[in-house]
Amino acid sequence: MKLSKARAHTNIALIKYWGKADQALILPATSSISMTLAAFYTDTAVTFDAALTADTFTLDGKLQSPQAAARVTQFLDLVRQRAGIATFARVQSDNHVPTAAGLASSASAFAALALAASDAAGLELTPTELSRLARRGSGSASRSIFGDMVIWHRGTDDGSSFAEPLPINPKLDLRMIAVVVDDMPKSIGSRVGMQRTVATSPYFPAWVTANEAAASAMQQALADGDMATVGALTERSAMMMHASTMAANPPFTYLQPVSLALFDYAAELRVNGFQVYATADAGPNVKLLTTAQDADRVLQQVQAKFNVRAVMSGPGPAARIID
Ligand code: 2P0
Repeated sequence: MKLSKARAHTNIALIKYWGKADQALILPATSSISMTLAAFYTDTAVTFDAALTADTFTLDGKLQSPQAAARVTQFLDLVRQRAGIATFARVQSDNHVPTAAGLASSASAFAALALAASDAAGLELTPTELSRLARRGSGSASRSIFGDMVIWHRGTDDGSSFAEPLPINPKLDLRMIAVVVDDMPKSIGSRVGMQRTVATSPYFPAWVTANEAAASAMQQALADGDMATVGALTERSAMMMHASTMAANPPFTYLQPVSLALFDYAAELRVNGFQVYATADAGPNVKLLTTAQDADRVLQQVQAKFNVRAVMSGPGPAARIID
């Protein structure tokens, strides 16, 4: 009945993951590259307890219904299978994301759950094994096992699809600014959105080819410390991903007019000498990739121009056991 508590930080992809090659194993169609963020994280405590007759899942102090807990239970089944136990677990999770930042993420959630549950079950997993396990909960969680810059190799099977740290040129001192355009739940979840894109978008094969090339180019640009290329590849991967959804049948987009206005504003700021580049995920909020040097002024100007809430973060650490 050991209690294990873990903290994992969320991440934002510069080179996006969009579309699965295998839905059951969560093997992605393309490799992805992300930055783990210091400011946003999930704390999760797990205890396997022989007295329990079912798993229980409490999120931000509220006990969740069995339906809401189904994904957690499915994930715990993987851990139980691996540890050779049948005991149910008590899971308590708290998201530390600034109110309405629109960043609540399955990445930090399943990375923290993977670490806490495997530790509580007595499994001693290597970081690679942990990344593979977290991937089964949510693809992007495979990346939140590690800190700073991370690459998730798409791989070809369960053993070869995992994330690992991606060393970058130390002259890149990166910051991410999350701009809150809208904090409503998205109308099309990313899982369903990905499936529809894979199944119906004629742009999907082109996305896979072009994004894989962008992932290679991004590794070189990060090693070179070439901020202009890192930024250009970041914007392009996001736009290619969103183009793939717009060509789905029926078509859909996560972007709102103000999201696109923020991409334009990043370009305008670049003309004025700032190093700032935009990206967006499965929702209308925009994240601005910038440098430590420019971050404060970019934050102020974006807040003033758009009258929005924005939160800045530097690179964050790897998932770890706390307490
Ligand atoms: C990413 N996203 O690379 C991309 C960009 C959203 C847009 O990873 O189905 O919650 O659990 O593997 O990880 C969101 O997808 O999806 C995501 P599942 P996940 O960050």
